[in-house]
Formats: sequence, C-alpha cells, structure tokens
Amino acid sequence: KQTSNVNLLTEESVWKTFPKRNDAAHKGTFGTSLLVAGSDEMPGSAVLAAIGAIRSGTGKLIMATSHLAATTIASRVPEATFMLNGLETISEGEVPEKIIAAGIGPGIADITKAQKAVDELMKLDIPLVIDAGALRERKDWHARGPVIITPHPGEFSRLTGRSVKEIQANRIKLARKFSKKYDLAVVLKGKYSIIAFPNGETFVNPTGNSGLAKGGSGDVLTGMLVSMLATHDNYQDAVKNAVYIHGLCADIWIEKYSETSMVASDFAQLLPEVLGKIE
Ligand code: NPW
Ligand code: AMP
Ligand code: MG
Repeated sequence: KQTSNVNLLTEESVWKTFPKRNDAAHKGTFGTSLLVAGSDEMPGSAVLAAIGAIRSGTGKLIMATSHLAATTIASRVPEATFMLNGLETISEGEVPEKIIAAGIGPGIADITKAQKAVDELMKLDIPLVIDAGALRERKDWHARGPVIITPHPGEFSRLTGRSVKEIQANRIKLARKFSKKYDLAVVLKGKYSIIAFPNGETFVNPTGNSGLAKGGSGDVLTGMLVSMLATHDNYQDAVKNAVYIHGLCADIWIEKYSETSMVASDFAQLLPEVLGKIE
C-alpha cells in the first residue's frame, strides 16, 4: 500500500505541463513573485534564489532582504526589485501587494523573525514555498494557499524528530506521512528527491547528480519553484517541473564540465538552454 501511486517524473510529462507563453503576454500575465531570502551573513543564498527565479518565467520579482544582500543581488540580477529590511517588514505584517507566489528561507539567519514572516505569508491565498531557515522551529502548518516545504534530510530530521539514517531508509513513506498529516507538499531533497502531495500522489525525481551536493544548490531550486508556481495554473505541475528541470540543468552541465567543480551558479546558467528545449 505504501508504494501505491508512486511515479517517476519523466521528461515527457514535464514538457507536456510546462506553460505555453501567449504572444500577447505582458509582464503582468506572468505575475509577481516574492522571495524572502538572504541576510548580511548569507547574501549569496539570495543571489542564487533570485537567479533561479528570474530565469524560470515570473513576470516580476521582489526580493525581501537586507540592504547588503540587496546590493549584491542587484549587481547579479538587475531585473529584481527590493523590499529593504524585508524580513522585518513582512514579520510585522506588511506584505507587498499583488504577489501570486512566495518563498521564504534561503540564507535567513533570524529564525524568530522568519517564523513571524511565515505566519504573515500563510494568511495569503497564494502558494508558499518554505525552505531552509524558515523551516527551523516551524510547528503550525495551517495556511490559506498550498504550502510546499523543501527540506534536505538534515532539515527533515529536525522537523520530524527522526534520525537522518531513518529518514534516508524510508524516504517515500516519511515524506508521504508528513504531507498527509499536515496537508502540504513535501519535497524531500537529495539523490532521487521525493515529492509527496497531500492527495497521496507521490513522485520520484530521476534528474540531478552529486555535483549538486554543494552549498547553494537548494537555494536555486527555491527560486525556481516560486517562479514556476507563479506561471503554472496547477501548483503540483509547477513543483514537479521545477524539481525535474533543476536536476536536468546539473546533468547537462556535467556532460561538458566537471561534476567536482560544478557550483550552483554554473548549472543555473543553463536554465535558458534547458527551457529552450521545451519552447
Ligand atoms: P552533517 O553536517 O552532514 O553531519 P543546515 P545548510 C545535516 C544557507 N546557505 N543534506 C548536516 O549534517 C541556506 O539557505 C547559504 C544536507 C547538518 O547538520 C540556509 O539558510 C549559502 N544536510 C543556511 O545556509 C550557501 C544534511 O543537516 C545539517 C544531510 C544553512 O543551510 C549554502 C545541514 O543543514 C547554504 O545554502 C543531507 N543529505 N544529511 C550562501 N552562499 O549564502 C544530514 N544533514 O544546518 O540547515 O545547513 O543546509 O547549509
Ligand atoms: P540544499 O541542501 O538545500 O542546498 O539542496 C541541495 C539540492 O541538490 C537539492 O535539490 C538536492 O536534491 C540536490 N542534490 C544534492 N545532492 C544530490 C545528489 N547526490 N544527487 C542528486 N541531487 C542532489
Ligand atoms: Mg538549502
């Protein structure tokens, strides 16, 4: 029973569900995404999330972050706009208008403020990705819109109170259990990432390689997820497509270059090439 309804993600299913762009589109068509990410200690994390987001289709991107991180992001992703002191402002209940998808967590150091900000974002009727620092000490999962959590095994261990060893030995079962119990989508990362939806549908992602086992890889994924949530009608398709395409970029990178030397900003550069295969 435990493994019923488990499917491998395929290139074909991803290509079929990736949204077609309308010739008459304007930037509003593809919506505004919000990423609450980065801090003075970890500006790079927000840069990587911003790159993942801006290359994955969203019409506009607002980065809620610190002054230092904003300066760093602006030099790498000039298309982004900023909410300065973003974590503080959102934790006090002031959220930008018109956003249609949001993500919070990469490179956030202040866990108390992160939890308050998650509380505020959960009041909106939009899909919300919760990652990294925003997963720490999270207990309440009630939200108006769909919630997607993206823990690596270490983070899932903290969330579930189970050891990493136990998690790795029962990845599908534990991801499904958490998803059902709290009515949210779980992306349990690592080789063969598991995607478990609250309706019981579960997917295994075949793409990606050990070159991704480096700081920053997950930050790119969070940005991609938010941007694809903004552009897909069906949130489950957005989650599946982001996870698959993230790993595919890494696989295509190592066809030519070293897996050892690949870093997050390398494979993220391949988003235009990989998405070019779909369009
Ligand atoms: P160990 O060490 O293997 O025994 P943390 P983080 C454990 C930001 N970043 N995969 C592991 O155990 C992130 O966005 C900023 C992974 C360890 O105890 C976060 O905000 C960057 N971990 C913040 O840093 C680039 C596994 O989990 C713990 C594991 C911290 O994020 C880097 C690690 O998790 C980074 O993305 C597994 N398979 N199995 C930047 N350039 O700004 C066990 N663990 O403590 O949440 O640390 O993931 O680095
Ligand atoms: P994070 O730990 O948050 O930086 O996320 C790491 C990202 O890299 C996730 O998307 C993982 O699924 C992916 N990843 C890490 N190690 C591997 C691996 N050995 N094979 C495939 N993907 C991996
Ligand atoms: Mg991470």
